[in-house]
Amino acid sequence: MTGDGNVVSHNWLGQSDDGSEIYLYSDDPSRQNHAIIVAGSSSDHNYIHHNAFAGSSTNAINLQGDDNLVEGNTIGTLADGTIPVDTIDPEDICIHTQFTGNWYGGGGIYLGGRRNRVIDNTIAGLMLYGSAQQTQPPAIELISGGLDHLVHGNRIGVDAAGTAAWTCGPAIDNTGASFTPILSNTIVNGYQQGIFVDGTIIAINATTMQGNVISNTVSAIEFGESVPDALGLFAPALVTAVDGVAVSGTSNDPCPYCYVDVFLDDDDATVEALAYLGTATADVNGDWDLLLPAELEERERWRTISTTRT
Ligand SMILES: [Ca+2]
Repeated sequence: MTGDGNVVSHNWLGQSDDGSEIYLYSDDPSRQNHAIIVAGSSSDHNYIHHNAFAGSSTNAINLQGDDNLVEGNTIGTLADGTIPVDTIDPEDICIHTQFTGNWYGGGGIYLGGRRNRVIDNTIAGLMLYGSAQQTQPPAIELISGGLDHLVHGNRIGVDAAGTAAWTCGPAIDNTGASFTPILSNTIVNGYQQGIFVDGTIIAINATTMQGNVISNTVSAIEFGESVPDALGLFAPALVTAVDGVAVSGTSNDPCPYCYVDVFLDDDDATVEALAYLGTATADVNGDWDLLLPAELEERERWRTISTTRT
């Protein structure tokens, strides 16, 4: 795209005519099928919505301008937002170095610029064919220098029918976009991180992650080596008392007036946020309380995230 203010809506990209298969040139997932939308840094205010992308050998959406809205698209799935999971051997999933009956959903959303919003998209089955050195694409990647984006309400690794699928790269990858809320996304079956954040304290300043439901990923939220330890190793709020559905707690590392999100987890070894249960606001001492929707059942656990408001 060139120019400003383009509206791209309700297209199929990389789909067979009836939307029942990914369209690949010569059935070869290593070849670019051109199921992509690209706009440079001088193309702003575009609205890309309700398109169906699959099978590209690069990022499906690559926007470097400002003030774009990417909403309600499906990426990596058939036109109806699903993957025919019954046809795929689970042992083949994310094997990207050899042709198998696997799902070559292509790349994801790659964003530079400022004030871009990525809302309510469904992204699953992403995989790029290639050598062992081929990195697998983040579903949503916010590159260095970004500012004031919003990533909200996207479903990653789960199809439009709500069926759990997978994705082969990180779900949300922020390597240097600051002042960016990442809110209320659902992330399922990630073969890499759920949310990965890396950059200096200035580059990733005010990355806000709240309300994200994350299950069965390699790590739920992970910070890279450039993130200062004071942030990357910050210890979130503790639960100290339970009375029925009433829970209360303290800060762990100091966090006056923080928001405390409480999530449900199970008792397996994987750190997850299986359901969002609510948010408390701590007092000046970091103490907080919250009424939960239900009491914990056997084998259920809680997890917390503390978010500073300064
Ligand atoms: Ca778990």
